[in-house]
Amino acid sequence: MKAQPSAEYELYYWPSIQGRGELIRLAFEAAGVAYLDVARSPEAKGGGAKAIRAMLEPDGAGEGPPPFAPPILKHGPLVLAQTANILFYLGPRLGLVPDDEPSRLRANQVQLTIADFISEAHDTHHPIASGLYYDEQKPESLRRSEQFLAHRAPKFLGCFERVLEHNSAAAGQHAIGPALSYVDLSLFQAVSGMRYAFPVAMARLEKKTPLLVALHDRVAALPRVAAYLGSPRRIPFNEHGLFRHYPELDK
Ligand SMILES: N[C@@H](CCC(=O)N[C@@H](CS)C(=O)NCC(=O)O)C(=O)O
Repeated sequence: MKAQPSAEYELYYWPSIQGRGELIRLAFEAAGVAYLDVARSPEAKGGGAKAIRAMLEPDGAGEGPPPFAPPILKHGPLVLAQTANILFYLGPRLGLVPDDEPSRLRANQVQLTIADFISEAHDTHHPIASGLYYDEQKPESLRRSEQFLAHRAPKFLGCFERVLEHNSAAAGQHAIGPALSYVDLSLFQAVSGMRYAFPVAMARLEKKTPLLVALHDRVAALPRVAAYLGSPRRIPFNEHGLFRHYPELDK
């Protein structure tokens, strides 16, 4: 769904990376619901990073608590941060989670596990500090990546595979309930990011997660998602985001 200047939902996220904001963008795009990707508009029109910084000010979120970091969602007077929390709110409104409370809580559980996973994926290139350049923490990145790819990535991906296996309501085709949910979209993004960052390791790891790979492919082929992925709205992966490709880390 094309971002529209008059959309009721406003997303505040860094304009040049997919990052965590992509999990929110994918939900809007897959649902076909208009949203304004605020920081991608010019600063002169109220966009740019300046709009995000304004949200982080003590009173930037209105009555709500000041957010720590983007992504931030504004919907009318409501301002929300934390990716999983935003998706918990959007899920029912976008038709991307089942109606019942147990399913919503389970979706949140898996979403929080995805959040842990992508944080660890990020830490492979920034194991010491986000404020230092990759080149300033390269030996540590090499060690961290080796551990991540040998132990943590297989453990997380294996968990996601079991989530799919366990969901008898969808015969392994969806993470939660019988239909597409925001969790499926985030799992798609996790696989895409890992393929970009660690193509060599992923070729190996994917062999043990056939349901996750099949889910990735099905999500990519959904008409609205496919249209989004082929559009300029999908920011290409790059070496500023969460998933970065440094060949020396990919063993
Ligand atoms: N747990 C938060 C993490 C938010 C976060 O780390 N956002 C990043 C961009 S993806 C950021 O701008 N961080 C700034 C900082 O940590 O100082 C979430 O899932 O939304």
